[in-house]
Amino acid sequence: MVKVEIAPGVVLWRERLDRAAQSAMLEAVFARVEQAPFYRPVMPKSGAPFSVEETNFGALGWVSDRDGYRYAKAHPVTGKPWPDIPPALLALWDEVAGYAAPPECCLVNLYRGGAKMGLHQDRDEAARAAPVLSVSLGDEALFRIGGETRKAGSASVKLSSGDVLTFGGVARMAYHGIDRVIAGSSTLVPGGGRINLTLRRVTL
Ligand code: MD3
Ligand code: FE
Repeated sequence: MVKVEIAPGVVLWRERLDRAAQSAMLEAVFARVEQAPFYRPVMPKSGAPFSVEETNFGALGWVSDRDGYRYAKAHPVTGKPWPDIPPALLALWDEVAGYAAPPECCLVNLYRGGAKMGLHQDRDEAARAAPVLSVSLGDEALFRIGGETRKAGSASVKLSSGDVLTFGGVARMAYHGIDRVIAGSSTLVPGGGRINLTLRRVTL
């Protein structure tokens, strides 16, 4: 396991999860997706569909619709509460996040067929002192990380299955996105693609 600080506040643990741990994590995700299926959010105002599909685990789920971005206690399609966050993810948070309170949201992003995510900040959480933790599963992705303003320079990092990232301190409000997913670069996800799990503390 290799730990690298790729930018101030951005720590990357390459292959933090081995193949067996990745498979187990994926099983835990798919077991919960039965109760909380992936759906395709739309952009505020325009209603343009996301290219990623999403679901959530935990007390609060991050959702987007024509009215805006927010955290919600229930799935927008089924109206049911989100499933619990897999225990292995809570354990990972305890090991690497360095934040006493547990995460309240695990956003699950599914990238298939050319899906990407534009440069943005995560700013819907009151708990800005808490880091954000991300787990990559499946196909490799080109991740872009910039600064706290759109005009600051940015760097590109390739993320592989099993990689874990934390974003804390000055990186917490950094612009970031996924430029591209490299289709066929992993066999982990049935049907292909990439799954990203993002753990966040939302409330103070
Ligand atoms: C840097 N997801 O869902 S995870 C998102 O791979 C999101 O699906 C991407 O950005 C994905 O909001 C990137 C890495 C990530 C997550 C949160 C961050 C990077 C971050 C918050 C602050 C700075
Ligand atoms: Fe984000």
